[in-house]
Amino acid sequence: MEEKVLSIDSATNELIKKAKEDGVETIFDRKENMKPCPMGEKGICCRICAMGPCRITPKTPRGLCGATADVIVSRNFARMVAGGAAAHSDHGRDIAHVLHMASKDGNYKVTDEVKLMELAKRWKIETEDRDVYDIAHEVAEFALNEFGKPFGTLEFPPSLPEQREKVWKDLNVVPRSIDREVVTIMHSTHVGCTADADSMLNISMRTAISDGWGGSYIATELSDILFGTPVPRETEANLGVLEENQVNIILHGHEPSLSEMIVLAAEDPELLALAKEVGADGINLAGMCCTANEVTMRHGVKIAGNFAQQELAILTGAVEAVIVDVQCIFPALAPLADCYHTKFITTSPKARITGATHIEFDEEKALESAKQIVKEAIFNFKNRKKEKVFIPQTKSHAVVGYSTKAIINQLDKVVNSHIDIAGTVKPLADCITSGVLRGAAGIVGCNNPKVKHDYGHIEMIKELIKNDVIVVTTGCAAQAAAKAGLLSKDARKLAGKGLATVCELVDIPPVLHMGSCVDISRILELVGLVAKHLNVDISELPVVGAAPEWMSEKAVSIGTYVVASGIDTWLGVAPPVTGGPRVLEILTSEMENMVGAKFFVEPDPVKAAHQMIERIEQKRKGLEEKF
Ligand code: WCC
Ligand code: FE2
Repeated sequence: MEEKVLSIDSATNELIKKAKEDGVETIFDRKENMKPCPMGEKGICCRICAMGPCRITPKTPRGLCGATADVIVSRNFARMVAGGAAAHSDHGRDIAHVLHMASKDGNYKVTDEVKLMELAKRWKIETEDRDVYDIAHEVAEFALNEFGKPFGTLEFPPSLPEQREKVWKDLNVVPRSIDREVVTIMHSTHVGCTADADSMLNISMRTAISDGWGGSYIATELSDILFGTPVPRETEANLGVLEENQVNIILHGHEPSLSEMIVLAAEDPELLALAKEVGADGINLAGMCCTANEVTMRHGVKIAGNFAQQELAILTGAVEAVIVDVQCIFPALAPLADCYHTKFITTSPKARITGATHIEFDEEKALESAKQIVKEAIFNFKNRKKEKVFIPQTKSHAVVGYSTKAIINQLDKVVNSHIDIAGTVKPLADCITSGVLRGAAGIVGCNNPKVKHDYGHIEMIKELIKNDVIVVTTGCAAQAAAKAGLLSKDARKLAGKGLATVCELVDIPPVLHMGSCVDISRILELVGLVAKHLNVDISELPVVGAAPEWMSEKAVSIGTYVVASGIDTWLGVAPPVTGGPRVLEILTSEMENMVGAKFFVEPDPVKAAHQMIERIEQKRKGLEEKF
């Protein structure tokens, strides 16, 4: 029988083969045996109370309480949004706490003072004659208050166009505070509350907006203040970045408060000496999922791979430790690590995993904790079994680190200093209105074994850039792009003429790495600024979004806030809503009348890309009539 090719990435396929030889199981095997529940897939199973679970069938069109398919589907959808918004926002809150403990002599310091002052000004916090850290602490307190303030509404960042705010006001979806919106969903979906799909989706939008323009935005801004706003830097991506003769440490998860300290610890001369003592040439850090994005954006740390490759890193037999904090971590890593010498180290009380070594990361003693964790990895080097090691030779060059500010700086290269002011998005807006760039697409999200690994991301991105659509990317999509060489400046040879020219003039790759999943706030910021510059709403811009291989609740929240922000969004995998005709109608059609954008579901990435281009051209026409 011919082997099924499960990934477009050769390193991944080689290691899937090794898994067979080693007799261990991966997600790709589990996928073979798993038959998804057809009720769950359509969203028509209700487990919200204990009278059921109720399943909607032709014979039982209502649950015991009388809930219809649409009610059940909309409640399930809302709870996915709540789960996703909670995860992103709690990440933001943790970073705010870290900023609150920052001090001149401590482990956590203020790195981007300019950004701190901007935020202080925006939030009307006194800055004159004050110590930077006093200001930082007050900024952190203000941010923390956004999560649970009892009155008023969320403070929106200045990148939000007023037209968009008005749309939200009219729909009554302006969030109050971030936690409150998550709680409202949990309350409204409790048995006996909201039983109206329209209203449920309205509440979902409000919660999702509190994630994108609130919790995630705060996570990004405060991370930049603490650890620096990213600037372009070079790196490499794929499992080939692991080193034969070094202590290999995989950093996996999300919050940069842990990974930043590990980066510091790995540079510690004492620990480097220790690594030599155990016979290694050095300490090699490599990232996975969003932690990879965070540390590569700020330090150029190499990218080991994306979500579907986490087990494969262990399978190389060359990883001394996988260090994780929260989100997107397979529990499967624990039994798998037992088959190799790898130490699987959990660090957060929010994500303990049976079978892992738990070393709790104490932010108060951050560097000390980080050093202890790195030491564990070093001491484990001697346990590596040479005969079990296989590091694929695949890796690609990539340029990462395009924060909004970095993009603006880059664009200043083409500013005509006689008529333009540097430091604005005007050149980008000009490229778009003139048609040199047809438009922009944000390609984000996970891997999902329902899609051939990385295929969805890469085929879509290639098709878009070929057609002069510039791509910005975050999350595991960004890592797919990095591995495929699309974040390299050389990739401009795959771009259409207009895009290739812009890339050459501005000295950028055709696909810009903008960070982690919470950094989709950077994409919102960029499109918001361009819209404001042109004095139009975001929904009028030739801008689209897609998550070709999404799988997490966070992605559902993201998709919802991106659409609510006025950006059409393509999903490569259908969300579990197909059993609710009204829900489906709202998401894929009526939302357009409400917020000027909607969801599209298209599993074929090339077809999806062409639908995206068509929408971009429609929006261009609208813009042309205006300008
Ligand atoms: Ni964001 Fe998706 Fe990766 Fe996890 S790290 S797998 S949510 S894209
Ligand atoms: Fe992520």
